[in-house]
Amino acid sequence: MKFFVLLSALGLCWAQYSPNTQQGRTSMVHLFEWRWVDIAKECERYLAPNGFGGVQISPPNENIVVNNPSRPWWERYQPISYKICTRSGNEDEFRDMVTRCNNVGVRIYVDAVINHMCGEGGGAGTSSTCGSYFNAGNREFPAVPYSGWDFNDGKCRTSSGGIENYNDAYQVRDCRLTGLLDLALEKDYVRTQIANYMNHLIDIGVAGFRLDASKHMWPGDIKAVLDKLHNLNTKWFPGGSRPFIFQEVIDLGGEAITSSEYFGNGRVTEFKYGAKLGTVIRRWNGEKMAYLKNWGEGWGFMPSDRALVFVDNHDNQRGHGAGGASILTFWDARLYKMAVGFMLAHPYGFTRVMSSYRWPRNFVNGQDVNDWIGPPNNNGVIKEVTINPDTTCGNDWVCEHRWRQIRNMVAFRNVVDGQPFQNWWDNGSNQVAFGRGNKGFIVFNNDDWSLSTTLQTGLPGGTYCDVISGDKINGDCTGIKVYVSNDGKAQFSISNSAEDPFIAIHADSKL
Ligand code: AAO
Repeated sequence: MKFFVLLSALGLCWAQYSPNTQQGRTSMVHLFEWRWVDIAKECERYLAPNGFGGVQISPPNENIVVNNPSRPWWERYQPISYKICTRSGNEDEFRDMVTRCNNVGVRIYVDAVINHMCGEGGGAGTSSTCGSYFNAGNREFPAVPYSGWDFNDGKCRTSSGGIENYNDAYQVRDCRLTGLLDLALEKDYVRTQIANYMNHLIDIGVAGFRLDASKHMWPGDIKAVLDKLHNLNTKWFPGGSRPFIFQEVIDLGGEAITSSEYFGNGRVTEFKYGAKLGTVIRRWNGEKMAYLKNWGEGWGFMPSDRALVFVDNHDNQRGHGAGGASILTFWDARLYKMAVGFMLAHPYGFTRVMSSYRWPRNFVNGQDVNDWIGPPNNNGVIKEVTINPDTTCGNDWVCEHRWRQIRNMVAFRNVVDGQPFQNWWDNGSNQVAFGRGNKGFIVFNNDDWSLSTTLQTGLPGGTYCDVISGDKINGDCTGIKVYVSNDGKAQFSISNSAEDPFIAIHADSKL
């Protein structure tokens, strides 16, 4: 009996907040716009061997086909039905991906677009990724089926029918987000269609969901949907496991809706994290890395065990969503690697690494007029993610997750999992260091002068390989070696002009 109570208490504690990753895997990567066949291969050839916990995939359900502009990435945020049928692949390919990734211990998290269907101006016909008929003007989506009764047109009180004021929670949740037809999630019929879609995916073996546009749904409506969800597939997960839930809520402060309203349902995206970290690493507004000493809740962020954190996402890396100019991306590679390194070394939140594709940016009056451009493609067909001899990706896939510095920090986070944040040091400016118990230590120099100092690492004595400048290969190190004496101290030197002005060592990089 006692045992049972303990188990159910643990179940309650973890439930929808746990990413259901395999033991010792602590991060996910967003493989934005990848095809299912490429993700299946990546799980086997790269993600599993390098300790990635899971993958956030692009929305798998049928979406509208937008031809003007030509096949933008954002057409996938305009559902037409819940058939698994997109440019990333069909249902057979999806099942194969989920099976193969789970078989090597890598989880799949689905980006679930359940707040709305396509835009009000989407027209009528079969311009959809599976050819399903729809009529946006009449609110008809027979492939679900939804009809006019299933939308919030009658409930929204603005004259335009769209969200006009983010300070009015009713508008934000009952009106159309940029014209997207807003589903009436208060209706059990709608909740059931959505739950059927999500249960179909759960039964196939997915481990959880990103709930797109959660701010635009009432927390109670989300809960009603979640209450209908199955437990995870016992082929790969312990009986009674609940799907991991992380809700996309942009709360930078100053609006009617706050992240905390959603904590009961699952984790929530912490958008302050990337916005602030970008500001600090760019040294804007007088910010310094020394101020990161109390990073996390101390900066006014949500509780760590509710947070899903990231340096950039598919929206704010191209000026959509929120965060603004401070957001660091692969376009600012040197600073970006430091930011991602800091995130992965720091205990706050569950971490998501971004993996992008390159597009021809074109700034006109400070705005990227090419922010819509879709993934690398041939006449609309998404290109394969090819792998170069040096392990980087071809065909304009950036594959940040394969950059040595980022891949090795994913491993660092796994090694230091559960260890306390300690041995903080800073120079009062932009040189900082901290450790994670006796398992890992990281040092940054983001000042305009060199760093040279002796620091307490907390690590056992020995020679360690810096996993930023190199790799430990066959017991040797291809990068900088760090000598930790028996009292845990080590001498660090980092030039401000180093390719990557930071050093990280951990228990598994000991030589
Ligand atoms: C496309 C076209 C539209 C067209 C529409 C319908 O671009 O012109 O009207 O189709 O035909 C993506 C694209 C959209 C695209 C859509 C559908 O980004 O451009 O529209 O697919 O194809 C809000 C939401 C948030 C949302 C974000 C983009 O709250 O949920 O907008 N993100 C998700 C996805 C995203 C997707 C959708 C939702 C829709 O990640 O990819 O859209 O499925 C404020 C609010 C935020 C709000 C932003 C942007 O943010 O707080 O809630 O995000 O505005 O509207 C400061 C403030 C900050 C503020 C920010 C920006 O930083 O502090 O709070 O400024 O003003």
